[in-house]
Parts: sequence; structure tokens; C-alpha cells
Amino acid sequence: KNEQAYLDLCQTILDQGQVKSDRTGTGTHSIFGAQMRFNLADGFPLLTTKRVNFRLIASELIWFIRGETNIQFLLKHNNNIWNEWAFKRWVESTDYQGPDMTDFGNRSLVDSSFREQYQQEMASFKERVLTDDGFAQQYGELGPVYGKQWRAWQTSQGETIDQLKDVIDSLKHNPDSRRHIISAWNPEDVPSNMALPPCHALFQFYVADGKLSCQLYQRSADVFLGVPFNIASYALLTHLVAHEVGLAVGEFIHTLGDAHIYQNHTEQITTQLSRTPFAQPQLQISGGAKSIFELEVSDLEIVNYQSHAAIKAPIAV
Ligand code: UFP
Repeated sequence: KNEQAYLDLCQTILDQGQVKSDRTGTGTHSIFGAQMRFNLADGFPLLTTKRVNFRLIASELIWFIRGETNIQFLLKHNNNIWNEWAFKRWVESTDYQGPDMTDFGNRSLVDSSFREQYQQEMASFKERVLTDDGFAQQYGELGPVYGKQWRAWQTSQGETIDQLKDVIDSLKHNPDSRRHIISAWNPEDVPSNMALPPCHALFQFYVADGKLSCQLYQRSADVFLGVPFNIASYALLTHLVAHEVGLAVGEFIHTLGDAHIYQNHTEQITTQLSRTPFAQPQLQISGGAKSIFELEVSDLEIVNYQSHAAIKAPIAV
């Protein structure tokens, strides 16, 4: 039932979206302003009309919650989703002596001999981040991405603010507050320091009837590749915070700014829209009395997940 909200959004964008050019040069169908609601009591909103890899979502979220901004943690969990951003810094640095990697994303798509070189360089980069802590400290670091903003927002006074801890405290002691907000959008950091300005910019929690709900404002949404991850990630966060503060789960409300389907994803979306959803899976949290800050990836599990096959598509960079 929840999944229909996603499928309906895809159909709306295909039917009504404006053809719009974008930063990546790919071209999109796009609408501005959309909202999906997921009742988390009905099941966990991991899409079933295509396979979505929950391990990647869980390890990235635990990484955020721990305030980590270094890809070494992700690599240890076999999660490669942030590699390109760190790799870019490495190959643009003066310490890098290998073959020219300028525009590696696009070039590796069109030039197969370059692709081989790139894959080799990437493999040895990953190996070094994993095995050499000094190197990891310098080149595995992504700068002020989500983990930093959530857990150690830098103030003008030279102090840091732990937004996640503060919101958890206020949920425990003042559940009716209308100020349970965490912002990843830090205007001071956006223009210069960041490879990718935060897509999931701001979220708010809400307590009523013993249930915790969460609403996310996502400024930019790649509806085929990004959004299925974003839904699962924030649904998981809502579960973990509810678990921490002793509430049941309510709704996850996903509000989107520029909601787009890339031109080179329309075939894949059409395939997906022709499929019938399965029943939603459930989330299992183990780890007993661990706090949200101590939870490990292995404490999180999705059970009864039946899905259609994964669908491949090129990512716009
Ligand atoms: N994008 C998502 N979700 C994410 C993420 C990125 O949909 O969590 F990190 C997509 C949105 C857009 C692109 O297609 O990545 C970011 O480009 P821009 O900064 O130009 O909006």
C-alpha cells in the first residue's frame, strides 16, 4: 500500500513533468513540490517493485549517526556509495602521481581503456584507505557532509552543536515541541567546501498518540535511483529514534523540491511501473539496550523481503 505513493509519483512525473535541463547535462522530466506519506506501522517501506540493497542504507545511516565523515568506515562495511567524492579529492591532489583522472565519471562511461585504468586506480585507492590510517585521514575524509552537520555543527563561537543528541533529548523531555528539527543545510559550507550540497536538507520529528513521525524536506530528488534509498534511510532513522525515545513509529512524510526522472531512466521506470508490489518487509532491531549512538550495522535486519529483480541505470554525476 505504501509503495503506491512512490509509483504514483513516478507516473505523475512521467505524465506531467516539464522537460528540464540540469547540471549534469542529462536532461530530466521534473515537477516542483511533491509529497509521499508512508505509514511505518504497515511495514518497512523498502521498495518491492525492484530490489533495493538495505545493507548500503543501514551502513550509511549508522555512519551518519556516528558523526563519521570518512569513507574508511563505509569501506569496512563494503559500502562504496561515497567513493567517487573522496577519489576526486585524491586524484586532484599534488600527492597523486598516477594517470590523469580528470572527469573520470563521464570518461569511464565512453572510453573502455580509460575505464580499466580508472578501475585500477580506484581499487588501489580503496585498498590504501582501508589499510593506511594516515592516508585515510587525509584522503578518505569528505569534509562537512551529513555526519558532521548532524553531530558537530560548527558555530561561529568555535563550538559544536550535536543536533541529533539535542533533538533526542527534546523528544524525551518535551515531546510536544514544534522545534524537533535537524538541518544538514549549512549555508556557510555549501558553496566552497562541499562536493555535493546536501540533498536531504532538513527534517523534523513529531509526537502524537505515542507515535513518532518524521518529515524530510529533500531539495533535489533523482526519483529512480536516489529516492528509493532516501525513503528507506529516513524510515530507518525514524525507527531508530523511536526505539531510542521509547515511542512507536508513526509516519514518514517525504517532501520533495525538484522531483525529477532523468531522460535515461524512463525505460527503467516504465518497467518498474508494470510490476505488482509484494507485501512490505519488516525491520528487526537487535542489540538490546544499546543506545542509538552505539548501534552497529549488524544490529539492523530486514526480514520477509520479497522483491522483483534489481533494475540497472546509469547514474548522473
Ligand atoms: N540525489 C538524490 N538523493 C540523494 C543524493 C542525490 O536523489 O540522496 F545524494 C540526486 C538528486 C540529483 C543529484 O539528481 O543527485 C544531485 O544534483 P544537484 O546537486 O544538482 O541537485
